[in-house]
Amino acid sequence: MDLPILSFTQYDLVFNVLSFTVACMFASAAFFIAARNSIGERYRLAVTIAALAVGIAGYHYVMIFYNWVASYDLSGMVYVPNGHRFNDAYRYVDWVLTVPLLMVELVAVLGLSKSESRSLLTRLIIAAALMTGLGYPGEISSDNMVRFIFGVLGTLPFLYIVYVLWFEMSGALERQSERIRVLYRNIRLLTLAAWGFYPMAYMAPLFLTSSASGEVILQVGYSMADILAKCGYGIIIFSIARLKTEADRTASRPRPKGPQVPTPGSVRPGVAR
Ligand SMILES: *C/C=C(C)/C=C/C=C(C)/C=C/C1=C(C)CCCC1(C)C
Repeated sequence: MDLPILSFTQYDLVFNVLSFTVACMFASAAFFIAARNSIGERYRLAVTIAALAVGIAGYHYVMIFYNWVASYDLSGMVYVPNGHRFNDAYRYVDWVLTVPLLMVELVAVLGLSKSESRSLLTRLIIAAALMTGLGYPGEISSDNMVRFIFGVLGTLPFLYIVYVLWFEMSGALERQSERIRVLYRNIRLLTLAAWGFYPMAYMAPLFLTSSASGEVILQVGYSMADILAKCGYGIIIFSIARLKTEADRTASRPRPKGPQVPTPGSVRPGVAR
């Protein structure tokens, strides 16, 4: 899409939102790396991947921010595009890399069997690749009809992902404790709400007569959705991993009341106590 002329406020809003998003991504990466050690080995991978996803996104937001600044010149009281190409591919490359990572986080934290995990992940990752790949030609087109058609095509794999998250994973959840099921319900709602933002922001330029507000809504919408879908999502993943770690520790700890009689098998020969 060609960049429109923007008012001071419109340009500044996008500038500040992009800057805020860079901060959120890197702060989340630092948090997940620091908090990793409090997580049991079984669920640590999920938190490591959460850190990786926000780290990758943080890098891409630095590039988007730089691109935004380079693409406009202040002329009188308005910002005018100076012919530098604003590269939408940073977002799409970011999605191609981070959306599969988000799915891996979820499957890793649930601790499903290998075959269950593999089947779910294969389908989710293929659908995510199709969704992003189909959205891109529409995103870079300045023809609204092309944008609309690819938007609709990209929505089909999107609906499939929602279906898998919503219905297919319910079976796996029956084996989880009540507190974890609540968190899982939250993450499912967050995913639906945040992911629903993307197609809406994508379609916004079709419904607005002003291309300036279309561009602003697009940039702000994608950035807000990314903060929810990566940082917020990662925090819920972290909470699930911590609850599961605690549950595992409680299960393997000797009962606190009564004399501590070693149970058969708890005393390993040759280990000094
Ligand atoms: C961290 C990045 C995430 C979670 C990106 C998610 C992106 C989407 C859910 C994009 C969806 C789109 C459609 C459903 C239709 C076609 C246009 C897209 C690619 C914006």
